Amino acid sequence: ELHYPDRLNCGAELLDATIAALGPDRPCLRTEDGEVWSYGELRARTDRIARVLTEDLGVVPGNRVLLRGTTTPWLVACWLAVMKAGAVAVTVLAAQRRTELATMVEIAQVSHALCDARALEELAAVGAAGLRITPYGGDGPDDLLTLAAAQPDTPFPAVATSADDVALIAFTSGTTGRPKGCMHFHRDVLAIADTFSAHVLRPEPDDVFAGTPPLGFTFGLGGLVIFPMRVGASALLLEQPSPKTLPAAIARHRVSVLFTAPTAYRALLDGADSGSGAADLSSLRRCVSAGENLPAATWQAWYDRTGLPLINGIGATEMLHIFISAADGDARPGVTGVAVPGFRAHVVDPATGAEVPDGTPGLLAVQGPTGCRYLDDPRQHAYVRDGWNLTGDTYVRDAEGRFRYQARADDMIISAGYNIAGPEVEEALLRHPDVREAAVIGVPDEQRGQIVKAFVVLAEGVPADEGTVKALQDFVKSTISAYKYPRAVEFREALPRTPTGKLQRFRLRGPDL
Ligand code: 3SK
Repeated sequence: ELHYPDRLNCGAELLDATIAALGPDRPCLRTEDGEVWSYGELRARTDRIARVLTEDLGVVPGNRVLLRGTTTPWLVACWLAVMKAGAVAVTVLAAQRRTELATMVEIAQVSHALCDARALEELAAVGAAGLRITPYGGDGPDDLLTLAAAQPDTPFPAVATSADDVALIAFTSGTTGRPKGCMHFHRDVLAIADTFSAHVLRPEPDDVFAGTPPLGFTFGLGGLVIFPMRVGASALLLEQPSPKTLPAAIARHRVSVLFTAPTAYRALLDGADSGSGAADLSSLRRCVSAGENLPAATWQAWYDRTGLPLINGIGATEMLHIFISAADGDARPGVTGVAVPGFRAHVVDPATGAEVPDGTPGLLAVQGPTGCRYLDDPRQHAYVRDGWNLTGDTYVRDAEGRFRYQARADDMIISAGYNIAGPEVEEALLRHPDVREAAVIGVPDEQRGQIVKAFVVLAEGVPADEGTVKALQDFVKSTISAYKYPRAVEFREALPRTPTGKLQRFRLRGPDL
């Protein structure tokens, strides 16, 4: 059970309380080129920005302030300033374009925006009436940093928000449909640190966090800001992280806690195999994988290469962060884990909502300190039933009580009466050395209802021909039950993904499917 005071400001807790406990001099934010902001420096800059918000821009508690920029210390300072000012941060991705931004501005009723000066054009094009956009990092007189420099260097007293005031509106990356804004309270921000991070990651003040997810994705906000700051650790902020540049950054900055997605772990391994990534990864002690299903083969390959068990986790924007995972001694290939302390999870029959016996696939249902609160969206009723959050994932709980991922509920394929989980076939394909990426969907078929179709990105130099199709089909038949093999295979240069890296299988299904 987590207990927080009624009056709670998560920005003050992460910044002021950490400084009160550990002093202002500890390193907090690091950049690739060696710049380091201490906690004290971050607080001074945050407090000046909070003053600009409240005194120059007229932000009042409850105003929604959109934040748009790449992963830099200034973006973190802006986020903390919005928290301390008692306003609501609407975090978006730098990759999102004007039409997507316009929808989010409308849904979240955004009144102010702080935007990296280099990324102004798309936001300015939204043209929402009443939206006041302030750039940061440029050099104009109205730039946020110019305005901040004119503010006194005195502490900004954080607004005494209620623990249940909304702190954050995070948008689901939208693998389908109109984006949904998920509201999270000040206490939720601390709860994800005090559950997943405290019990599974168990970070220490000397840890250096890094990773690829952007701060507009709550996976990144948690892993790169909230978790390190909760314990006085530091984070290396990479503006354009990629599996190509990550190994050198890990080695140079002695990164110890890494957050990224399964595709990036595979790419890191491929880089190491091809000799280009033979960097020193010895500083790593915790590696978290989330965002999509982690194939057992990827888990094993990472373990063989580094000796580290990947910490697999399932999280959701609706739940803010990870709610099922395994602490490192307990991590196993092919298993997500157990409910993170503070959360409860079970598997239910999609039709009745009743719990199904262990070993039977069903819908994952979760309860915990965080939960889904869509902003003015009737899809809330489908997500939360009887107080349980239905994440849309099909899971099995095994006899040991561990949760094993099957598929997104809408990625189950029914072919000739068999239930086939697309990700299982993807996992089998990914074990083949000629396969870089794979996505599996069901396509209509007169005889079987649906057949399994695989979209495959091949390793360099592998011919995209019938011989390879046959080799992959035979390989799947020899790896998992033969009836699951992909009867259709199409080769692609790349697979469609959301800006946060999730596979968009619906785009492979096409408009008719
Ligand atoms: O959406 C996800 O997959 C996710 C994973 C981990 C933490 C947070 C999120 C939103």
